[in-house]
Amino acid sequence: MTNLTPPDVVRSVYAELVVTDLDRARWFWVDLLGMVVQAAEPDALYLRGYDELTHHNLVLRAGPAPAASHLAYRVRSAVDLDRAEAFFDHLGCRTLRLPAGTTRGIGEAVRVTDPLGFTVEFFHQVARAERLVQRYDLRRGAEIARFDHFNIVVPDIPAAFRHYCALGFRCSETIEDGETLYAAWMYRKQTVHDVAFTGGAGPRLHHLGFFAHESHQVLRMCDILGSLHQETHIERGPGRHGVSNAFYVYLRDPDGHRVEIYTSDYYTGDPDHETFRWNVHDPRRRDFWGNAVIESWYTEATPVLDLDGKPQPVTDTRCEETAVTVGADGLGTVTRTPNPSTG
Ligand code: XXG
Ligand code: FE2
Repeated sequence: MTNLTPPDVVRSVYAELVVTDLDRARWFWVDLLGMVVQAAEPDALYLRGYDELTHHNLVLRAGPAPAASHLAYRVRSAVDLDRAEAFFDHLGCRTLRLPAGTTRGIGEAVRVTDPLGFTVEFFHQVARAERLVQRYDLRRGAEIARFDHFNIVVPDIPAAFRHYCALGFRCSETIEDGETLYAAWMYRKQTVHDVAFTGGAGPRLHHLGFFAHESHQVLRMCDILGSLHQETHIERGPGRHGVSNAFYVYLRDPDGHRVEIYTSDYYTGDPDHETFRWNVHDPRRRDFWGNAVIESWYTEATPVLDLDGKPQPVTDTRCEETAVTVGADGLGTVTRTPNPSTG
């Protein structure tokens, strides 16, 4: 790791996904989920949430196979672009300076292959979008308000944890036991996370997390999918997470990209905010009501592309949470432990 000053990261802002059928992707993300189309090109859509004042939170680009091209963070000032370049150079990572407009709406950027194998972009300047906060008349679907987090699949959770700590992220919650770290939630903005790690073959993108203001918006999304007989797009939930306290649902888009729509996490901005540690054996950690997590949620994820747009090879996991005997995963042969107070 490096002693260089890391870039001052403001927050996670957007991801670019490759989709194989842009019309199908538009149907899912715009017509069903209700994201705002900020710009459209013949082979790309730029989408955002209703509360966002930045140009986009998601780029959907037509391509031959589903993938995540890059994950993007905003940094506080132009100087932080130099810091990002120096920081990743020092780690021996490949870096690229991209002129403004390489991605529509985004100013000059530094794109890197990070030590975990993800293509990550840092930018400061971004085109402003029209304020739609109180345009209730325009809202549809899950009424997505803003982008919240990336969840990435990595084979070595401690290595991911160390890397993001070095980048200046703080840790809100973990899943662990005495010896092993199975998952961690890391933040720069004052919420539970900007990025979280799921253990597994990686690098892969696990999901993009979007915030809605009300739990009924999460439920309405499920009702809409049911009414349209599109219920197979619902993968997990709705439910209440133990980690983060979020009320959530996970959906899969037509290419299998996973999206989480959630509400009701909490503030982490106090300087002495402490990490909350879940024991890996606690069946409430991933679903507070103890509902089983479907196996696909642990095993399936989106391949990522390198800086040249080629698929990044994956390495197998070193230590999997699903290999641990836990009650709530619905995996293995473990049965639920009765509550001691009720027998
Ligand atoms: O945002 C999240 C998650 O990373 O998607 C998953 C908050 C909590 C969880 S977990 O499944 O651990 O409850
Ligand atoms: Fe999430």
